[in-house]
Amino acid sequence: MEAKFYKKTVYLVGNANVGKSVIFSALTKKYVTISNYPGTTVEVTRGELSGDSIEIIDTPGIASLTPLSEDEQVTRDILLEHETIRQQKPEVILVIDAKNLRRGLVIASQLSFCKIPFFIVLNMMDEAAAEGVQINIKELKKRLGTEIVEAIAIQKEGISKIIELIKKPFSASKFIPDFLPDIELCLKKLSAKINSLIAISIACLDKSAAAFLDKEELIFAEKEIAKHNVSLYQFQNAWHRSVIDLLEDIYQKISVSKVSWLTKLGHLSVKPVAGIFILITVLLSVYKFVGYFGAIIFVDFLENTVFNGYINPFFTKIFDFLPLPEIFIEAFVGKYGILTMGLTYAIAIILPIVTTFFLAFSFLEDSGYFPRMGSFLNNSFRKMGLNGKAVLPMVLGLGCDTMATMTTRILNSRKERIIATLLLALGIPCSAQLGVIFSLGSKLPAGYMAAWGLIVTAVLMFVGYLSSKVIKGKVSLFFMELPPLRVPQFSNLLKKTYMRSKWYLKEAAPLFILGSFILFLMDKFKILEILNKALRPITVYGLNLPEESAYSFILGFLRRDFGAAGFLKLHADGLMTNAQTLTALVVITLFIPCIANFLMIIKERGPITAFAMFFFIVPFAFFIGVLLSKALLILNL
Ligand SMILES: Nc1nc2c(ncn2[C@@H]2O[C@H](COP(=O)(O)OP(=O)(O)OP(=O)(O)O)[C@@H](O)[C@H]2O)c(=O)[nH]1
Ligand SMILES: [Mg+2]
Repeated sequence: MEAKFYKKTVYLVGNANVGKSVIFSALTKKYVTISNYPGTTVEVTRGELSGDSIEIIDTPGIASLTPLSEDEQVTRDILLEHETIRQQKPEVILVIDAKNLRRGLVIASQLSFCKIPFFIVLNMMDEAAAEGVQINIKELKKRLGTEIVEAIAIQKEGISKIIELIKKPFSASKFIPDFLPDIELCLKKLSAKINSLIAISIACLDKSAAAFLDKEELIFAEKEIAKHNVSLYQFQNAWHRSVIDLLEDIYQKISVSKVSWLTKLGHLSVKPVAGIFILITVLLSVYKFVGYFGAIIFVDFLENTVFNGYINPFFTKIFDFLPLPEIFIEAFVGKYGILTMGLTYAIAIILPIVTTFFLAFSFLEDSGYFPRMGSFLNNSFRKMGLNGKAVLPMVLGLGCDTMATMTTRILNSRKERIIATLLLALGIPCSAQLGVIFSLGSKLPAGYMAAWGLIVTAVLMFVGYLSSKVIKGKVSLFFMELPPLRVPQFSNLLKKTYMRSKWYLKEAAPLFILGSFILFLMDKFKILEILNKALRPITVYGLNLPEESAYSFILGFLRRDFGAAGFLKLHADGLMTNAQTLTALVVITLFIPCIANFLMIIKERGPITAFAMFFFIVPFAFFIGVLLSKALLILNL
C-alpha cells in the first residue's frame, strides 16, 4: 500500500475510558470499538480527519506518560517515535474526563514538562455536571496557556471546535510543574542530555525506556538518578504532586442531593453479598437470553425453516438436475457438503447464537459492569497469580479469545500476562463455541450445563493456581478506576453487534467451508474410517465416546466451535447420551484454541511459550476428559 502524505499528524491521548475513541470516530468517521471499561484500545488506530489530509491517531489510555503496562507503553512509544523520526514534537489532543480532572492534569503536567504542544478536550461535561463538578475553565486556560474545549463527545458536542483547533498549529503549554528541589534538579539534568519523555520514564525506573538509549546515555542517566536523594515513590508521585495547587484553584465539587439509581446499583455490585447476587443474575440472564432467543428461536428459524426448508433442498434439486459427476454433488450437498454442513453450521446454527450473544455482551460492556466484576473477583483471581484487572481479558475471551489475548497487554507484569494467556487458551470458550454449547445445553437437562460450568471453572482455577506457583514473577496490586454504570447507547450496541457478527462470518465461514471439504475428502477416501478406528483408544476407551466423535476433534483443530458443532450433530443423531455429551463438551472447551488465537499467542508471547502451551493443553484436555468419563461411569450416568 502506498504511504499517504499527510499535512500533519495529531494524537488523541488521555486516561483510559475518557472518550478518546468516541472522538476519533467522530473525527474520522471510522469505526473503532468503544466500550465502558478502561483498556478498550490497546493498539494505535490510524485514521484521517474527514475531509482533510490530517492524520488522526487514537492511542491506548494511560495513567501517565511513564508507562506501567504494555498498552501504556504503546502510547509513550508512538509519541517518542514521532519525535525521533520527524525531528519535531508531536501534536497532542489531551482528552480529559471532567469528572476526573486530577488524573488528566497529571498527563498535562508531563506534556508541559516535555514541551509537547497540546490542547485539552474536557469531555463528559454532562456527567461532571450531574455529579456537581465545577471547573473554572477560564482560570485553567490561563494557568496552562492552552486551548480548552468543553465536550460531550457522545452527543457530538464540541467536535466542530476540536476540528477547528486541529487545523491550526498547536502551542506548548506554559505550565511549570511544581517539584521538590531534588527532583526538579535531577529531571532538568537528565532532560538536558536525553529526550525528556525518556528522562521522566527512566527516573521512574521504567525498563522499556532504557531501550531508547545507548550505553553511554544509560550509564549517565543511572548515575544522575543515584546522585540525587529521591526514592522511586517520590519520582512517581512527583507528577500528582505537581498539579495539586492548580487543582485546588480551579476545581470544586458541590454535593448533589439526588443520587441516581444507577450509582446505587454500581455501589451494590461490588459489595460481597449483593455482588454475588447481581453476578449470578447477570450470568443467568445472559444464558437465558441467548439460550432462548438465539439458540431456540433464531436457530430454529434459520436451520429448519430457511436452510432445511428452502436453501438446502433447493440446491440439492439443482445439483441433482445438473449433469454433474456424483462426487461433485456430494462435495456440495452431501453428508459433509460445503453447503449442507459447512455453511449450515456457520450460518444457521452458530451465527444466530453468536449475534444474540454479542448483543447481550455489548450491553454489559457498555454498561460498565465488567470492571466491577474485576474488583469483586479480585481476591479469587489473586489465588491464580492474577489480579482483578485480569477479569477484563477473561471476560472478553467469551467474545473472542484472539482479541482477548491482545488485551492481556493491560496487565502489569509478565507473569500475569502469561497466566492470563494460558487460561484463555485453555478454557475460556469464545462466543461461537459458547453459542454451540448453549445450543446443546438447551437440549440437555439443566444439571449438565451447571456441571460443565463448574468443571471448566475448577480446571481453570486449578491450572491458574499451579501456574502462579511455577511461573516466576510478581503479581501487581489491583488498581482500576471504576467507570460509572451507564445505560448503553442503543446505536452503539447495534453497531458493535453488527461489526462483530460480520467479523465472525468473515473469520469462521471460510474455515467451516475448508473443514467440511477436508472431511468430505477424508470420508471419500476412507481416511475418516481409518482415523476413527485409530483414535479409538482415546475416543472410545479413554473418553467413552462413540468412535465417530473423532471427526469433531479433527474439526476442533480448525476451530473449537466447529468441533463443538460436530458434537451437536452427534447428539441430535442420537449417537451420544447426555453424560457422553458432557464429557465431549468439557474436552472440546479445554481443547486447543483456534488457529487465529494460536497465531496471536505467538505474536504476543513468542513461539516458545505458544508451543509449550499447545503441548500442555492438548494432552491435558484429554486427561481431564478421561477422568470425567470414568467418574461418570462410576456414578452410573
Ligand atoms: N456520558 C458520556 N459518556 C461518554 C462521553 N464520551 C464517551 N462516553 C462513553 O465513555 C465510554 C468510553 O469511551 P471510549 O471512547 O471507548 O473511551 P477511550 O478513552 O477510547 O477508552 P480506552 O480505549 O479504554 O482508553 C463509552 O461507554 C462512551 O460511550 C460523554 O461525553 N458523555
Ligand atoms: Mg479507546
